[in-house]
Amino acid sequence: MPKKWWIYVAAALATTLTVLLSLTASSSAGPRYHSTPDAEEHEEVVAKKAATTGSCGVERWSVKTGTDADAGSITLQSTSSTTIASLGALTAPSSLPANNRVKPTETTVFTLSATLTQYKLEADSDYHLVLNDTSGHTMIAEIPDPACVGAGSPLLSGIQKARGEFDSKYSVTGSFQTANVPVTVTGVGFFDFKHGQTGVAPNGIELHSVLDIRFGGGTTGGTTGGPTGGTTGGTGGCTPSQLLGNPGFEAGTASPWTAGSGVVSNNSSEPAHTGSWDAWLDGYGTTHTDTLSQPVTIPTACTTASFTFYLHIDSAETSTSTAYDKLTVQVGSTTLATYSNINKITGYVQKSFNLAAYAGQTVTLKFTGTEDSTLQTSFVIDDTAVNVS
Ligand SMILES: [Ca+2]
Ligand SMILES: [Ca+2]
Repeated sequence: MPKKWWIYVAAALATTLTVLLSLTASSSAGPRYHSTPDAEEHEEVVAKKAATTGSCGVERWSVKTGTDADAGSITLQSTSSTTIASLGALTAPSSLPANNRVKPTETTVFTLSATLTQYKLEADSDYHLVLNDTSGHTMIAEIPDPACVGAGSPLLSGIQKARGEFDSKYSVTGSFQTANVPVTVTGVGFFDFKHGQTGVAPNGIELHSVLDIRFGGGTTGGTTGGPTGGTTGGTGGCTPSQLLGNPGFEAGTASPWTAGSGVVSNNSSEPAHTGSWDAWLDGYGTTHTDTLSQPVTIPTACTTASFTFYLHIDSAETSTSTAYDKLTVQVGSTTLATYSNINKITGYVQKSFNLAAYAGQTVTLKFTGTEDSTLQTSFVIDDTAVNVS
């Protein structure tokens, strides 16, 4: 050891400290800020020649566009009706995984009605939409450029559809334009990092990617109304209507539903969503199966057909991971959704399914509730509808 050994020690310590400081500095700066950031998003982009701006995004891009490790878990076969206020009240996760989804929000397809107030093409080729409700809440919805979406994404066809729907109404540029138009937007829940985006919700929740956007006050009315509508009857016409009989069970009997004994009920221990009657499947706490079904014919000429119902689930089961008692929703032999004791929830939630693919067919909508040998689960259904247009 030389006499001035402490000089070497000090030099070594200084080097170590410098390395540590630079590591700390680079990790706290994070990867989100790029040398040529988007003025709005301040996000990193990568070059992609086919994209609208010549660039696509980077940050959580696989989650935004459906090529992440959890993309297969997105419940694309159903949508949950919600509001900007409800989504904005969700607790923001403490961390946002780069290639995985925050469940259940980021594996759920939501639909909500709002007012489109601003829109803009971002540097990452997204259409950035600002949605408002009447109480002053705002949130963001994003329609990516299909050129920035991996071919294997289950969201690609919906993104293409939404992008086309938006392009058919607006010319989007790199500057914010204002609007004041009622819209119904369907898209996957997504928590974004907050970095000053215009319209961002308090918890960073977005619909990202948007899979469908409808303009106008009603969900579908705009395409069939108007002064010239009367001349377009005959072949090709679809009369907008609701097709299910006894949709809220207020007849006090099942018909035209086929229902198990005791299913159609006005028992006050499972109150109706509206009126006094509902369909109460199971709730016995013993091995039991209840069914409820009704055939429906979707007219060939109708291009939209949505099957909706309100569902309440209560259960004496306490497991948060094992589905002991289940409700299956089917169209024909195709399962639209399965719910269970895990999904128990106070009050009713509206569920929505797209039946447009069944135009020209008569299909049976069927609910099947099965209970195991103990601990009751009640699946309560009310205010069903099949709306076509
Ligand atoms: Ca009812
Ligand atoms: Ca049970």
